[in-house]
Amino acid sequence: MGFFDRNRVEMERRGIGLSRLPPGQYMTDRFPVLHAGEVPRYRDLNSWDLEILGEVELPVKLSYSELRGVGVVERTTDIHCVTKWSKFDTIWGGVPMSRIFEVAKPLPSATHLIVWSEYGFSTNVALAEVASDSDAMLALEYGGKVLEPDHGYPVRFLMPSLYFWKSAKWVRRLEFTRSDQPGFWERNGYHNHGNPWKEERYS
Ligand SMILES: Nc1nc2c(c(=O)[nH]1)N[C@H]1C(S)=C(S)[C@@H](COP(=O)(O)O)O[C@H]1N2
Ligand SMILES: [Mo]
Repeated sequence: MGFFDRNRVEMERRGIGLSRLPPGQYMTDRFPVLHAGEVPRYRDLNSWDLEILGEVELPVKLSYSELRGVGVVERTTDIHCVTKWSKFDTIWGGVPMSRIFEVAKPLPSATHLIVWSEYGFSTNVALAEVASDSDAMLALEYGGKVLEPDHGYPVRFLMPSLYFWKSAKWVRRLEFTRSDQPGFWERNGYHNHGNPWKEERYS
């Protein structure tokens, strides 16, 4: 029996239904760290802010505590990385994207959300899809603790219905746009959409 078969047996032993594993993936307990470039280090968050702009009624800049004040919820969800690992029942704390929409009020002209991180990294998602993923959030916590620097401290985007590269770490800006705008990985060989159930890995 090969690695993938043994892995599926282990999933069943743990009572994790195989229907939760997208095609071509395997379960892992580890939390690999993957990104291009440096991990930003913040002495404190005094000069940190999150900017929400573009096709919105109410552009706003939020401090870390203002963002937290929008309302933090906890969600348990599965995440799927294009490098083939999936991690089940991961626990995240953060501000749901539905709350962000209530704060900034996207205009009818807004079709896409471009999530911008430190150092010019970005990723693109269709607004309607963000709205339909009830686990989509700006995550502040993982496993009940403040995010580790490697995993996106202070704030990462989380959209578990798409491959994990869309879950941008170290987010600083949410830009609502009237057209699509492929981001860093999307311009570098990854699929523009990235649905793990359709194996939209590479373009
Ligand atoms: N800012 C930023 N966010 C990023 C990336 C990146 O290069 N820069 N890489 C993405 C990729 S390819 C993956 S698989 C996940 C990995 O998240 P993790 O290190 O928390 O597992 O982060 C995503 N978010
Ligand atoms: Mo990735």
